[in-house]
Amino acid sequence: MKTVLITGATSGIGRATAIELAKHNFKLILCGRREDRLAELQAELEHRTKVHTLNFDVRKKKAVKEAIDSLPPDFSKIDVLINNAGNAHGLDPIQTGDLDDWDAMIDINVKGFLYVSHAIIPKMVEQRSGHIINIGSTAAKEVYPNGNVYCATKHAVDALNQGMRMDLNQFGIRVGGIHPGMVETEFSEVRFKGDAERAANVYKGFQPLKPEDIADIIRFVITRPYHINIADLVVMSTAQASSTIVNRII
Ligand code: NDP
Ligand code: 8X3
Repeated sequence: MKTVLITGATSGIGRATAIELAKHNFKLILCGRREDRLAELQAELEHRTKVHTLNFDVRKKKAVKEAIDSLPPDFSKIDVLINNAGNAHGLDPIQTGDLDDWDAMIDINVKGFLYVSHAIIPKMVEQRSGHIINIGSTAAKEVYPNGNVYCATKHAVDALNQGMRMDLNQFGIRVGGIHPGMVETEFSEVRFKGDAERAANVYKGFQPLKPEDIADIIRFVITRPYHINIADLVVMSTAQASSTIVNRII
């Protein structure tokens, strides 16, 4: 039974992935800051599979390392890392951007992503096996107005996905990026700091992706035979053609 560590498992894509993988015989390590949600999800999934939770903020490098090092023997061999934790904070033109928003996105989406990777990759190298799924975004592939810093952090994820694949190639470790378009999760509520109406408007007038759609694709990607590595995948709702072109019927 393979062990999968999912960051950002308390909500959205990460949570849906945990639920999907629990149905398919994976052992799960679920990570996030909201401990109550981790406990709830663990209780929901434990009748299907073995679940361990790790409660840490990806921005705190010591906490990340300590959490990963604290894994009990039954969970310490990580076969699949799903680097999913991340968010957008704000949607402002560059000239009026908020430095705290910029710090949050760079600290979580890039530095936190790296802290988790740094704690886990050496173990995969030692075991000469592993599979890393990096969740980027269509914002990793193109820039949209007011998306400046969020897009930059996701472009960094795209670059790191390629870099990891090159550096880890000699160890037989698979690395692939999955880049969703608009998925209806808590993402926009976080971006707009709890403004639920503004967040709901993002998904109005068309059928966006559901977190379960991405979870299904992640399950597909990590269950391919070993000689297949899905290196990069961009996934949009049918109504979306690019970050700025969405066929809304209002
Ligand atoms: P959600 O807001 O629903 O989930 C974000 C997850 O990230 C939560 O579980 C949250 O957990 C975790 N997280 C955020 N900050 C931290 C932190 N500092 N430390 C630890 N965990 C953290 O959004 P999505 O599910 O949509 O987003 C998941 C990923 O998908 C992100 O990387 C996002 O950029 C990407 N994405 C999303 C798209 C969308 O349209 N929704 C499209 C393309 C990509 P907690 O708060 O409990 O710590
Ligand atoms: C999330 C999708 O279009 O809001 O990465 O940037 S978008």
